[in-house]
Amino acid sequence: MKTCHSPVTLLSPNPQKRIALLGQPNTGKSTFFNRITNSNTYVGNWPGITVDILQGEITLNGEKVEVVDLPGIYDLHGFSEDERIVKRFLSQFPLDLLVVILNASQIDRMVRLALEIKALGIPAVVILNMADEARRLGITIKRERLEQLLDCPVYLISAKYGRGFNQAVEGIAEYLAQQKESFLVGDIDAFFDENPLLEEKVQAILRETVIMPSEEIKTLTDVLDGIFLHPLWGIPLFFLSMLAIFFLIWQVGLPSQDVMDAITTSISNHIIQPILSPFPSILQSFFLDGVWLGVTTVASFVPLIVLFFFVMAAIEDSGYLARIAYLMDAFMAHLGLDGRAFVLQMMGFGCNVPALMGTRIIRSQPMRWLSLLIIPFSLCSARLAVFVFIIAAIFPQNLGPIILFSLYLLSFIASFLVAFIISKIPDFKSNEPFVIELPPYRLPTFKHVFLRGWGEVKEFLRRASNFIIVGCVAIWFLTSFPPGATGLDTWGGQIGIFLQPIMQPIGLDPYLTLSLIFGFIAKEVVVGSFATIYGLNGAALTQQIAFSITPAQAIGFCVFCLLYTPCLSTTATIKSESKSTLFTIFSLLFSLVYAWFMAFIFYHFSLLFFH
Ligand SMILES: Nc1nc2c(ncn2[C@@H]2O[C@H](COP(=O)(O)OP(=O)(O)OP(=O)(O)O)[C@@H](O)[C@H]2O)c(=O)[nH]1
Ligand SMILES: [Mg+2]
Repeated sequence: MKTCHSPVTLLSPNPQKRIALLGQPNTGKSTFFNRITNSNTYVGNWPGITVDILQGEITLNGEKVEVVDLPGIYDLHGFSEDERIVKRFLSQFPLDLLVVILNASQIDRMVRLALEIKALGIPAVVILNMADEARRLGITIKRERLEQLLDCPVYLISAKYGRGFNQAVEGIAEYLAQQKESFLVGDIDAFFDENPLLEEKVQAILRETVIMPSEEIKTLTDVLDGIFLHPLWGIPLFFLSMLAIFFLIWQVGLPSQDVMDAITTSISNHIIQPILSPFPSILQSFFLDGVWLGVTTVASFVPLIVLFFFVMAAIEDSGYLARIAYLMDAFMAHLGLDGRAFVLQMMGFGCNVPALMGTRIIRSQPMRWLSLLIIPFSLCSARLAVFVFIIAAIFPQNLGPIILFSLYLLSFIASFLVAFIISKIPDFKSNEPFVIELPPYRLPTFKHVFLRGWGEVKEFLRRASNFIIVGCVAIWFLTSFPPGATGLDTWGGQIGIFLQPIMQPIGLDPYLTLSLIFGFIAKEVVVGSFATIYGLNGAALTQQIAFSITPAQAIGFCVFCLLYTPCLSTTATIKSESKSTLFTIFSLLFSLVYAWFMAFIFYHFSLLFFH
C-alpha cells in the first residue's frame, strides 16, 4: 500500500492501447491489477479501498498497454466522489477494452452490470473473480453458456491465488489484437437504468448458467460472525482485541528499537565519526546532531511501525473492518455519522492521508465535511512513534500499553465529541442511508501483509529523505545559533520562551514547544527533534527525557501532539479533498485551539495524581 498516495492525474496521453478494470467495490479489481501489472497497490477486504484512478503499463502482443484500475461502482443511484471519478474517466479517456470484474460468488447480483455494458455495445471481457469462494459455496457456473449469452469472453479466475489468471490474460491479449479502434465508454448513468426487460433477461441468464447449492452451506464466516457480531460481546471483543494488539506492539516493538539504536550507534562510532573528524566542528555537529541523530532516532521506530502495519493489514484484509463498521453503526448514528466513519478513523491509524481520501465513498456532503474535520485526530503511525518514545521514557513499563491504548481511545473520543456537537447543527444532519455489505472473512496472505510492511519501509525512506531531514536540520540550526549560544539562549530557545505564555498552561517547556512547531512538517520530526535538541540518542536520550519532563507534562504534551495541527501531507490532502481553502484554514485553527483546551484539561487533571 502507498500510505500517502498522491492522486494520479496524468495518464500517459497516447498509450498504444488502454484497458480499464470496472466492477463493483471489493470484487478484486486491484488484486487483478496488481497481478497483471506486477505492482503493489492497496487492496483490502473493505468496499471502497480504491478511491482514485491507478495506472500501470504492461506489454501484450509486443504492444504497450496501459491498464487502469478504477474505484468500484455500486449499482445505486446518485454518485459519490469516487464514482464521479470513474464517470469522468470513462467519459474522457478512450479505451480499447473494458474488463468487467465480477464476484463469482455473488454472480446473481453482478451479472446485470455485464449485461448492461454488452447491451450498450461496449467491447468487453468478463472476469468472474473469486472462483475459489464460489466453489466453496457450492456454486457452479456454466462458463461457456454464459459466454454465448453475454456474447463476450468470460473467464473464471481467482485473482488472489492465480488460478485461471494466465488464460484470462491470454484472452484479453487475443481480444485486444483484434480490436482495431478505440472507443469512448461515455456516460455510465445508462448502466444503472431501471429496465424491467433487462431484469427478466438477467433472471433468464442466471437460470441457464448458474446452479446454486440445494441447501445453504454453513460457512466459516457464519460461525465467526456468530462470535464477532454478537449483540452483547461484539463491541467489548473488538476493544479487547485492540488492547491485545497494543500489548503485542509494545512487547515486540520496544526491544526492536534497542537493536536499531545499537546498530546506528555502532555505525556512527565506527564509520561516520572517523570520516567527519577532519572537518570543522560546526560541520561535524551539523551532520551528527542535525541529520544523523535526528533521522536515526526516528528510524529506530521503523520496526515497530512495520509491525503495526502488519497487524493492521491482517485486520483489514480479513474482513473484520467491515464488521466493525456494522457494530459501531448504531452508535455513530447518534453523532450524525455512520459505521464507515468509524472505519475511516481506524484506517487513519496508519496514515491520515488515505483515510481522508477514503471519505470519497460518502455521498452526503455534510457527512463528508464532518469526516474530513475529525479524521486528522486519528492517531497515525507517526504519532505512535512519538507516544511510544515519551511513554517508554516516563512511565513504568507495565503501564505503557495501557497509556498508549488510552491515547487511542482519546483519539476516538476527541473526534466523536466534535461530531456530536456539530451534528446538532440542523444543516449538518445527514440522512444518507448506509448499507454495509459484509464480505466473507478471508485469510490474509503472507505476501499481502509482507508487501504492506515493505511499503511502509519505502514510505519511511521517502519521508526521511525530505520532510524528516528538513525538520531535523531546521531544529539543529535553531538550537545551534547564534554561534556560542547554548540552551535557551539559542534562537530556538528564544522562540520557545516567546511562546511560553501560551504553552506553559498546558505544561510545555520551551524545548517541547520547539519540537511541536516542527512537527507540522511531519510528526516524526518531534522524535527526531529531541535527539537534535539534546544531542543524544538511545538510552541516554531516554534518560534525559525522563529527567526533564514530569508525567503530567508528558500527558499534556501527548494530548496536544495528538490533536494539534496535522502534518503537511495531511493538510494538503484536506485541501485537495475539501476543495476549500477556507475549510482547510478552519480545520487547522480549530485543531490548534481544540488541542490546547484538551491538553489544558488533561495536564491539570494529571497534576492531581502526579506531582
Ligand atoms: N478468496 C478470494 N479473495 C480475493 C480474490 N481476489 C481478491 N480477493 C480479496 O478480495 C478483497 C478485495 O480485493 P480488492 O482487490 O481490494 O478489491 P477491489 O475490487 O479493488 O475493491 P475496491 O477498490 O474497494 O473497489 C481483498 O481482501 C482481496 O484479498 C480471489 O480470487 N479469491
Ligand atoms: Mg481496488
